[in-house]
Amino acid sequence: MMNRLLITGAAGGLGTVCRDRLKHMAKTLRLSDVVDMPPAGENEEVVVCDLGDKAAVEDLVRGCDGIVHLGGRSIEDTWSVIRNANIDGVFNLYEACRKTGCNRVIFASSNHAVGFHKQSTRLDANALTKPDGLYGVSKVFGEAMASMYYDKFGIETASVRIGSCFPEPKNRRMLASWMSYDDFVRLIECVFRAPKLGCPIIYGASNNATGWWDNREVGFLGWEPQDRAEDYRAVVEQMEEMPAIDAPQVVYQGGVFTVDGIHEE
Ligand code: NAI
Ligand code: 15L
Repeated sequence: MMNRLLITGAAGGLGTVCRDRLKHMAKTLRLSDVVDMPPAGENEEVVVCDLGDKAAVEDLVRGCDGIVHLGGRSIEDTWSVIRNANIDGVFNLYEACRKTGCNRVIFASSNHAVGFHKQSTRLDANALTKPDGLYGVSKVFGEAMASMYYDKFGIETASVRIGSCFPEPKNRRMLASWMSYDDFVRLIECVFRAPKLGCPIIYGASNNATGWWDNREVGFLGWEPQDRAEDYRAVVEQMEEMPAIDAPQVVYQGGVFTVDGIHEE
């Protein structure tokens, strides 16, 4: 068990799940976000902090043995928003790790780092990145920072290219990209349990029948996703009509993100 595990983005969708479900992993959970969160409970610390604030992030990371880095802009936005949260924020986080000796991170990357790959292509960890917007580019940047801080300083990171992590799949595309909360929590447990992690790329999806991703390279983690989007197929197919054959949500892995323009300031 770790002494202190930091969860960034703790007020967000996945952060709220992790706050609730990762209590067993550390004596203390340090929970951080730029917006207010419910007050600290037992064995919790709550720190409001902007990831773009270098000094504040160093203070935030000091004393932590591991980080689940979920904080940042989680969809497409203007460059200034993306840059502050996902570019400067990631730099500040890794610099804080280097200076304070925090050695293991889960980086919430995204399928949008490879969003311009076709759904007919199966990707593994060696696939070329093909970001589908500024947000996707920021996730590629985060993965590159993880790689450099591992090679140079030995800081280990699991970059998880999360598909669609929600209570249930919301549309036909998510029948392939969905990851259940339970499978995400199981993955986090595996990452912190591994004696030697290195710096792997992991695709974050459940055990879906129509998936696009191959996680063979991270078999050593022992992560076996249990849930299946297929169980929701009937409901999803009722909810969403079959899109046209050339619609982005059936052509590209990143779906409609591929047709979102550049968000001007
Ligand atoms: P979310 O948007 O609900 O949570 C992100 C949190 O980060 C928010 O609470 C927000 O206030 C915080 N944040 C934003 N800018 C910040 C800043 N400058 N400083 C500090 N905190 C800041 O997103 P969600 O769904 O919980 O995702 C968590 C992470 O996982 C994000 O990094 C997202 O990009 C990534 N991800 C999530 C997927 C999903 O399906 N939920 C899919 C792929 C990636
Ligand atoms: C993401 O990266 C987003 O954070 C999330 O909100 C979803 O849009 C997800 O990708 C997805 O592609 O479904």
